[in-house]
Amino acid sequence: DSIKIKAIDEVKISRYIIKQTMEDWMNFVENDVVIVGAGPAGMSAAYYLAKHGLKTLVFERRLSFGGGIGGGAMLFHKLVIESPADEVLKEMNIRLEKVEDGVYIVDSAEFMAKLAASAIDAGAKIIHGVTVDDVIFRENPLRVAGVAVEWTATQMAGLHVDPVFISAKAVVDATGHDAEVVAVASRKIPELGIVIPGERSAYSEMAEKLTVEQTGVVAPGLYVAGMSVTEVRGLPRMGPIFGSMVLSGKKVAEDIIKDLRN
Ligand code: 48F
Repeated sequence: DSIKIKAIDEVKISRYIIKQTMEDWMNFVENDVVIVGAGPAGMSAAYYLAKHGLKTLVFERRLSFGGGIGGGAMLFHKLVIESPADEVLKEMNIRLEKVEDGVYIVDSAEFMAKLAASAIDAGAKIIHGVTVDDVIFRENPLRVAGVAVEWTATQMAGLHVDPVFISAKAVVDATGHDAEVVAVASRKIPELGIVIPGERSAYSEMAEKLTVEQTGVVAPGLYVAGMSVTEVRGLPRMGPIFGSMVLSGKKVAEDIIKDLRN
C-alpha cells in the first residue's frame, strides 16, 4: 500500500497561511501584556502571565527562542541554575543535574526548547521576526500604552517603512543587555524621568539577588525583567548563571498581575 498524501495546491496553501496570520494579527492588536524578547526572562514571564489567564504576546526579533541561552557560556552548552529557580524549571519538566546543594546544571538546548514550549502551552503567543523599536504613550495619566513594531527584515534592509502599533496594559522590556525598550522610552518621553545608569562589570552573587529584587515597574505601564534590569538599575552582570533570569520573569509576572487587578 502506498502512502496517501492529501493533495493541496499552492493557492490554497497561500490562502490558509495569509488568512490565519491576519486573523492572529487582528486579535493581537490589543493585549493585556506585550513582552519584548523571547529570552529566559521574557519566556518565564510569558509562562506565568498566560497561566494566570492574561492575554500575553511576545515579540522576538530573531527567528528563534532563547536569547542568550542558546550559546551557553562561551558556546559550552551547559548553564548554572541555583535555588529556588530549580523549582520553576522542574515545573516545566526541564531536567537538572545537581552538582551541590542548591546548585544545578541545565542543558542549554533543553532549557530553551522547554521554556518556549511551556510558555506556548500556557497560552502565550510568540511572534518571531518582529522588532519593537518604539512605544506608544498617553497623558493624563502619563503612561506607556503599547509598542511600535516593524519586521526585523525591514529594519535590516534599511528600508524607510512606518511601524504598526500594538496596544498593551503592560509592556515588559525583556530585551537583555541593551534594555532597548526602556532606552527608547527614556530618550523619547523625557517626562517619564527615566535615567539609565548602565550595567556594571561582573559580580555574580550580588547581581543575581539584586536583579530579581529590582525587577518590576520603571514607569506606569512599563516594566523591566532579566538582564535589562541590570542596565536600567545600574547593577553588576552575572554571566552564565541563569536563576535570576527565570525568577525575574516570574516576579515581573506577579507584579503585573497585581497591578492589573487594581
Ligand atoms: O538576551 P536575552 O537572553 O535576555 P534575558 O532574558 O537573559 C539574559 C541572558 O541570556 C544572559 C545573561 C544571564 O546571566 O547574561 O545574557 O534578559 O534575550 C533577549 C531577547 O530579546 C530579543 C533578542 O533577540 C533576544 O532573543 N530582543 C532584543 N531587543 C529586541 C528584541 C527588540 N527591540 N525587539 C524584539 N526583540
